[in-house]
Amino acid sequence: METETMDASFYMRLALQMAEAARGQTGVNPVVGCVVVKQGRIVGIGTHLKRGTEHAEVHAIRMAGGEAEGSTVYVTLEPCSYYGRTPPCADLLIQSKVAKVVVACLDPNPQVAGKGIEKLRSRGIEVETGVLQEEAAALNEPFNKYIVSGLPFVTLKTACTLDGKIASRTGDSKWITNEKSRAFVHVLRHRHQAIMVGSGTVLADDPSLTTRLEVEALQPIRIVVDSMLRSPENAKIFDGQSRTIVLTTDEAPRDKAERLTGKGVEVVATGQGPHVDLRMAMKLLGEREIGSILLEGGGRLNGAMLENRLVDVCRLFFAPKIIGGREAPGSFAFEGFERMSDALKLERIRVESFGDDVCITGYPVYG
Ligand code: AOF
Ligand code: ZN
Repeated sequence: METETMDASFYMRLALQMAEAARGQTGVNPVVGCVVVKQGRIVGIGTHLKRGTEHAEVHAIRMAGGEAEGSTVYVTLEPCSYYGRTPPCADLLIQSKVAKVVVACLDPNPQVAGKGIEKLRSRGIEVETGVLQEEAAALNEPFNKYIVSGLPFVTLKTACTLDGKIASRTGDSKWITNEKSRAFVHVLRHRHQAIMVGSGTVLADDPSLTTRLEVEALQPIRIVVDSMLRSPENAKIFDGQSRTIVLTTDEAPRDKAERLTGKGVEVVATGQGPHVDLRMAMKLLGEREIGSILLEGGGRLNGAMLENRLVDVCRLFFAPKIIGGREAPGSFAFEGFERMSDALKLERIRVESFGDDVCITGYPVYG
């Protein structure tokens, strides 16, 4: 790839690429990249790799060593200004006597929210903001929601035929979308802290809900919404391979809850029932420091999550097929609206192709 011009976005792009590569591995922390430039040379690079470990700036400044003094630091997120699990990056930049800091976007964390930039400026460091701001903010959608609301960011993913079916009328669903689409879903799994399905999906498909990529991948926490604990005890999700949470109600059989707990499954009751209180469930998951969820249905859970306004973004994969069948299940099984004008609308639409499949991404607008 040829670089035609060089401006602040040149170094910020590199910082963003490093942050992007770390998506999925920082837990509820943001992904952040940092590049230190001195007299026209890159002298340090760094990215935040894991919650509780060094922030991006620390790695980059450490690499720059003595060259940090008088340098320009490009960072995708406003440097932090308080003691969390690690000390404030703003202080490090001040101590290192950097000349200038270029920031892509502000940190929405109420403990930072502009204070990092203020601190730098108050100590005479020049600060420029807004370079590749939108790209940087988009990388941290889950963090941006979680840090202000305490609720996980939910990505709803479906794979359906052009007539909106997620299986044939006999229940056959393998496969609807093509290999490219399915491979990308595993990238989405890698990037989310948890995957969530309903008990209907466990009963119908017995999914393992693991990430399968050509390279080693992160295995998300598995979450099943199962009001009555209908999921079979020998289901693949209870194989103990990764952390598994079952969201249920007080109406579920107690002995089954105990047996699942005995297998290492976390059984979390969300009220009396008969259905899981999804709003309470999201709050409880947030309290367990789950900041992002990939919702993989089926139709009833998708519908209920939308009705409760808990879905943040939809990623709808369509295969160029028509399966028909009045009884064939659809992507969204809920009561529905009476009038077209009441339909839930999606905005900021993006259309991508995966071979002959199409993926439509959109953000629900809750009126
Ligand atoms: C930065 N650079 O690379 C990251 C930042 O508990 P801690 O110490 O990891 O602090 C977490 C908070 O720090 C997080 O909520 C966010 O506001 C900020 N993350 N800041 O300057 C980084 N990861
Ligand atoms: Zn920091």
